[in-house]
Amino acid sequence: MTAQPREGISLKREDITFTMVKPHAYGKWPEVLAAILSYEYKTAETGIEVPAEFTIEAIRAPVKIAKETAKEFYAQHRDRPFFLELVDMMTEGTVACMVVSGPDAINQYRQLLGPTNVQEARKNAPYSLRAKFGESGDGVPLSYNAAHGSDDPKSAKREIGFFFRMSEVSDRIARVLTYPQ
Ligand code: RTP
Ligand code: MG
Repeated sequence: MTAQPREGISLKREDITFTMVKPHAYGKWPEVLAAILSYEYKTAETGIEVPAEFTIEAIRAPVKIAKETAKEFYAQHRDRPFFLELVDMMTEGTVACMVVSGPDAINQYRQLLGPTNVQEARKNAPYSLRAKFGESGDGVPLSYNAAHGSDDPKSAKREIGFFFRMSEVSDRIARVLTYPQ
C-alpha cells in the first residue's frame, strides 16, 4: 500500500521511521495501526495534546522473517545475552512492517512506543504501544514488547531496506532515503 504524498510538505531524514509489529502482537496489529494514527502527545510548552500527524507511507503484512534475516536485522545486539531469545521471538510468527512519516517521526514514534520494558511502560507510559500491546509476567521474555521503532535516520534507512523497495514508497520518501547520508 502506498499513501498519496502530501504536497508542499518537505521531509527531513528524522521525519521517516520504520516500525514492525512483533509476532506476539500481530493479531492486534490493526489496533496498533489505529493507535499510531490517533496518537496525540502533550506539548512541552503548553501541556496541550496535539496530533502527532503520522502518515503510513507503506505497509507489508504479513511477513515471515527468516532466522538469518532476524539475526542481521538485530545485528547490533549480536553479543547481548538476549540475542537468541530475540531472534526466536521475531521468527515465531508473522510481523507487520510499516514506513511511517511525520514531523520528527523517529523521536515521536519512540515516544509512542514507550520504554523497552513492558512493566516500566505500563507504569510510566500507560498511553504507549508497549503498555497497551506488550506482554509481561511469569515466563514471558522481555522481548515481547509489541513493536520495534528505528532509533536514528541511518537505522530507519537500513531497516526500511530490509522489507521495501524504493518503488514501493512515494517519490518524496524515496528521495530522502536515497539522498547520500
Ligand atoms: P527495538 O529496537 O525493538 O525498537 O527496542 P528498543 O530500541 O527499545 O530496545 P533495544 O535495546 O534495541 O533491544 C531490542 C529488543 O530486544 C529485546 N530485549 N530483550 N531480555 C532482555 O533483556 C531484552 N532487552 C531487550 C526487546 O524486544 C527489544 O525491543
Ligand atoms: Mg532498538
